[in-house]
Amino acid sequence: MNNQGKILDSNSIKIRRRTLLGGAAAAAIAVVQTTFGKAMQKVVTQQELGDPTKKQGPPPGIIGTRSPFEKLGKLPSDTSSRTPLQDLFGTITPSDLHYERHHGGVPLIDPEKYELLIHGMVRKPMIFRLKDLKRFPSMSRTMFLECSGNYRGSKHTLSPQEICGLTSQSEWTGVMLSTLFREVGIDPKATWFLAEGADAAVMTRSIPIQKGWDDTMVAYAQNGEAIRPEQGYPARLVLPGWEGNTCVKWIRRIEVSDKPFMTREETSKYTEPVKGGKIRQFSFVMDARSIITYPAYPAMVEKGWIEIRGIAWSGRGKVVKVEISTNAGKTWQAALLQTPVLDKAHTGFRFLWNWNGQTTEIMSRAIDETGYIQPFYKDLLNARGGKSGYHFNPITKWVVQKNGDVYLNAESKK
Ligand SMILES: Nc1nc2c(c(=O)[nH]1)N[C@H]1C(S)=C(S)[C@@H](COP(=O)(O)O)O[C@H]1N2
Ligand SMILES: [Mo]
Repeated sequence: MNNQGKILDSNSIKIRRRTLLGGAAAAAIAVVQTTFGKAMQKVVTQQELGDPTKKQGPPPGIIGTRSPFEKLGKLPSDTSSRTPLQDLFGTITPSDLHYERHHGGVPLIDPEKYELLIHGMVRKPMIFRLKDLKRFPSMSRTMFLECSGNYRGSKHTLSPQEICGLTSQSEWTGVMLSTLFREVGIDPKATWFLAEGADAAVMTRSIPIQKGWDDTMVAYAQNGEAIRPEQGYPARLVLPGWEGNTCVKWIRRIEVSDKPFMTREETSKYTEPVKGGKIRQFSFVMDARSIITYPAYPAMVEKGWIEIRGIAWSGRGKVVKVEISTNAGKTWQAALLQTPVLDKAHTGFRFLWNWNGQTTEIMSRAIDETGYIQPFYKDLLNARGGKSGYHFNPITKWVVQKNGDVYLNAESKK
């Protein structure tokens, strides 16, 4: 690993050696498949590689590969993997780094056998094959997908991936659900629909019919190619700005109704205890959030100019402002937003900071077009009573220490 450390050290962004995980690096090398990738499996040090101008490289393959020198953050758990936000640039998440959350594993579905049934309070129940879905007018939209359980904050040594890596952004392509609604003829008295997945969890969620009419997409493509099995191949729902759990993958059935179905995912799970012994249910929309992804643990910094970078997003619309504090929240200044700023999408921000080398705390807060301001941890806790981790979007505070180490100000027990 020493060599990898050296190569990364030569970049302006320094990475601590101890965070270069043997496991993650080995995994990165194990998955490469092209001719280039196969060649790269054997040679992973610059010394072994030799002078690249003196030797013909391997020919092209069917699919490209990622440089084995690029690390891919932490290894996944049994039920989820997280996007390594601190290692990425721009706002599109490479498809193979999209976070994954499965309740019953990843089913493999033959696209020739795939069927989507829409029935219930409709004039004409219908079954759509994948090729039927693809014949309808298509739509592409770049937006984020985020799990409502996207929060951790209990240790100083957490990276953006670990704190909130259950959010990813893709350009999704598919057919609008409203198009299919018109085909089947929705009963005007219908108020909800059930979305059901074809995985071992048979994931089901009740969704207000209006969201179906507004902007719900039955997506079959992601970032220019067919959706990956992990993301719901061959088709899934994408509900812009709404919690990931409603975006049912491997979608096989939609039942139109005049009441919610009260499934497990909206009664025992995905509900939040709030103050006064009450439970918040059907909390669909993802609140505005931001995180500084550089400098952030495990990066190290040097005195002088630092470009603070990060992403901000809101399930309620566009991010209109991101404010940065470099003095522990005493004063705030506006960051530059990367245009175009898209609706319900990760938005890049940056802020030039001349660090004087003294220990301080840096943080960002997102403000969306509804005027919502991302809250401090203590305010969220006060409002919610702290019994639930769902929809927890506090300001992330990074402590920048004199020696250049960056640590999370871990305010939470979760
Ligand atoms: N059929 C089905 N759909 C599902 C899930 C699932 O387990 N089964 N997980 C949900 C949850 S909790 C989230 S956060 C998102 C995750 O989508 P991703 O794995 O593509 O990131 O899918 C949702 N849709
Ligand atoms: Mo989720």
